[in-house]
Amino acid sequence: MSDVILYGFPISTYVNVARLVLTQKGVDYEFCNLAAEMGQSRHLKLHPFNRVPILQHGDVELYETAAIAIYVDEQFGGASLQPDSTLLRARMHQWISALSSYYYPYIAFHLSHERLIYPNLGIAPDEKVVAVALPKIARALEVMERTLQAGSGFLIGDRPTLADFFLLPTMTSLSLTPEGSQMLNGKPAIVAWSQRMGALPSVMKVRAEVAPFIGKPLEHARTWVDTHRPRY
Ligand SMILES: N[C@@H](CCC(=O)N[C@@H](CS)C(=O)NCC(=O)O)C(=O)O
Repeated sequence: MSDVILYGFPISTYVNVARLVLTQKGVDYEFCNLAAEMGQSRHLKLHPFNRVPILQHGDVELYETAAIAIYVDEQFGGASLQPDSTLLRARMHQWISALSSYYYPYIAFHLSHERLIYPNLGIAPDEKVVAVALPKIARALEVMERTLQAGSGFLIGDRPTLADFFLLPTMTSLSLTPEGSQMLNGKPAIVAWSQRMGALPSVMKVRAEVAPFIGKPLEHARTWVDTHRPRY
């Protein structure tokens, strides 16, 4: 049994960032599915803000994906997932922060919830939420496309860093929506990057682990219509 445990629910984008980083680093870890316990006492003891993922390593408990990713990268062996130079590490953090501020909210929280999560629960999508999200997503994709076109295969340089692992699950969720798949058609550098990322053994392994849960109703998300859905 491993002394590393990752808590979360399988289709969570942030949980999958943590899974990708752990897998890319070759860390032997156990996944604890909290889907049936979200918001209940064990979960809230692990995460005071009612979110996932949470990492446990022996006595260490951490929440917030950026903190988990840096801890895993620096605590365990294997090739570093952070650039050597100060400036490039700053660029990596710029991407991680941009993901949380400009990509994840509109792509995962708004578009994917309305197009994938709610319909799977029999809840009608709110088209206003989709309509507000789409121009924000278009802008975010332009920025990513431009960066990749000017770069050497990955967001920073010619090898994947934490920045790429942070962006991948959100971009995958975008590709599963009709609007996202159409928008990505016009973004060849992002598509090529997604294929490059998808060919990494770590990404293939995590995707195979998550595949059985894709498209299944996420029962605890029923309440998100009241707690998470913006009202315009
Ligand atoms: N800032 C947090 C965000 C984590 C987050 O929003 N996780 C989502 C899943 S992708 C979650 O816990 N959702 C459950 C909920 O909002 O009730 C992090 O970086 O870990």
